[in-house]
Amino acid sequence: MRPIQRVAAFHDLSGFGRCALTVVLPILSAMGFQACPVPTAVLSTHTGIPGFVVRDMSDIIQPWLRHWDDLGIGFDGLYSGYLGSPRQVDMLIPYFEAHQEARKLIDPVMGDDGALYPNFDTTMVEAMRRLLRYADIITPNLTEACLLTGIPYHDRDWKSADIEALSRALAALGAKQGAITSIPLEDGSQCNASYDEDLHIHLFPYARIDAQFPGTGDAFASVLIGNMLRGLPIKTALDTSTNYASMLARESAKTGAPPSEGICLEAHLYALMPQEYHDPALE
Ligand code: PXL
Repeated sequence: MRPIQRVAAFHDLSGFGRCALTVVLPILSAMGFQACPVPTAVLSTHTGIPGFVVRDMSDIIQPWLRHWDDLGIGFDGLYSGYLGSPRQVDMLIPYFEAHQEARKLIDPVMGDDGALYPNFDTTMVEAMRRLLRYADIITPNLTEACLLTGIPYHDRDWKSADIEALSRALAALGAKQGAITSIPLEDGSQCNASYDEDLHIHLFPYARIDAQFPGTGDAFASVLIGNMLRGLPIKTALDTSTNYASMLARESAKTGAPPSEGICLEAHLYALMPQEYHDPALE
């Protein structure tokens, strides 16, 4: 094993509004991993802020990955999120196939609140469907799970039978293990729900807040892959990443910052650090 585990992170770089790489990289670094970014697109802000400008980075992905392979760079984790184009998915697939040694988390970032993000259409949904089978675990939010499976989205009262049907449909697409995030339940509470290869469903409840901060899902998935690479049992990994992401959302709301500025993680990175990084002189 490498002295410091290494994770390749396939996400966009949004210049303003913390999400994607500006959330993924600090979290992985704080957790003690070497994070190696592959910027899939570069944007002035996330897509929730009107007027954003965007450049798709698809043209550089293949030479980028070829260079890494020429150098013999191996990874303990491969972690993908927001991708620049459907074409990019087909560039990632051979890389994911070739890197058998790595644990793989695929977050099929495409939309929220029942709709696709502005610059995506159904070709991205079809492309993401092709990618899922390469994951050890997928982390769609409820909207993405519905888009992927064709099951209609509704924004309240999800019952355990509905969650089971959604999990079964995701598993049928080849995603052997998953965690579906931001599911509103009948009692007004909210949860993340995991399924495994035997389709055992487990709910991870958390307190619902009114505001939605971009980057919350990225924080959840980043802590999750970090926890998996730390060797935590999957239930513990899901539990602590759910609690961390929901704490970040609550703390972000407390700051009074507009949600468009993204998840406020700066004050909470310290909590992710391995114990040996803590310097008693600074505490
Ligand atoms: O956090 C998800 C995300 C990632 N990347 C971009 C986004 C969003 C959510 O809005 O716009 C560009």
